[in-house]
Amino acid sequence: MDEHLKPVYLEEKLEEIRNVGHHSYRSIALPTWCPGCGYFSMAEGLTFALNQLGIENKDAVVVSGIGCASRFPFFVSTYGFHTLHGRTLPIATGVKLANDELTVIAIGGDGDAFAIGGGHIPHAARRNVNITYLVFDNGIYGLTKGQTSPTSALGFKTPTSPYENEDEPLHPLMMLLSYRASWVGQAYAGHPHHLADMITQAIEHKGFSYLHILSPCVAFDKTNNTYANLDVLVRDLPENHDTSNLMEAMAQANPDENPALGVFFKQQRPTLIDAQNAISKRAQGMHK
Ligand SMILES: Cc1ncc(C[n+]2csc(CCOP(=O)(O)OP(=O)(O)O)c2C)c(N)n1
Ligand code: SF4
Ligand SMILES: [Mg+2]
Repeated sequence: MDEHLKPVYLEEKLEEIRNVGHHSYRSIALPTWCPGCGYFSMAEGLTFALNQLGIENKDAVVVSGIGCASRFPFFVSTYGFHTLHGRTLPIATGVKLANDELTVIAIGGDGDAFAIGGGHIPHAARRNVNITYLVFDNGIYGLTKGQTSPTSALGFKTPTSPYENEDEPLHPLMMLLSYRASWVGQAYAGHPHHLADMITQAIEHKGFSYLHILSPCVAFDKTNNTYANLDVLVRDLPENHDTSNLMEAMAQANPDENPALGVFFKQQRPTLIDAQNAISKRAQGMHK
């Protein structure tokens, strides 16, 4: 029979698509996010990056906390660990220390990262744990139905700030730069191709890479971090931006400026495992 006259069976076709390229990193579980949520860009972006870098499913581990963003390990066919609220980084650090061959990607929302989990970030960053941390910032607690988060803007009205939010928001990029993260970048869920490229660069970096992703919660935020607002606010970093200059990176991360997309800062220095191996060698020498 002519090739083009052969019947096409949907199940077989789906199976074929599932096993090719970036689709081969998706699990059979379909994302449970609300239609239009910025997090769909994470599913596309991360699977694209893993495929681009030729990382096999068995060699990748996705670790998350609790929240809508943290649902992610269910939707990929890598190894995964859906941990406790705010405890993503200690678990991700443990996975990396146990097996340095693995590509470890930690994922969470702004609440998971900067409220309950905020105490872990400086230490993973300053120790230069060789993992990638993707924080999807919608400026709200999405999973628990729209309360104020540490990155919510002043004046934002939510069920926990019915008059208005009076708390100054944190500025994650400035924090991560001062925590000594060795790679710091920002992307936007509304620019999915750029996001995929930034995730690829973050994973390629040897050391602690932090990618901040502006991502609308379409269900509970109708006024602040919407696609309509972010589309006009975001800008590219200047072409001549010097990614080795910490002070220049800080200036670009200034919250009084419109949010810039791109790599703010990168630096090569020994990772936690490099430092431990060096100490181990010195200690062995002393005992000889
Ligand atoms: C120890 C603990 N405290 C509080 C909660 C309730 N809780 C679940 S998710 C969440 C915040 C989620 O916000 P975020 O991390 O920004 O993720 P998003 O849902 O916006 O993606 C909170 C407070 C919890 N699950 N565990
Ligand atoms: S509640 Fe918000 S953050 Fe959660 S899936 Fe829906 S749109 Fe996304
Ligand atoms: Mg959130």
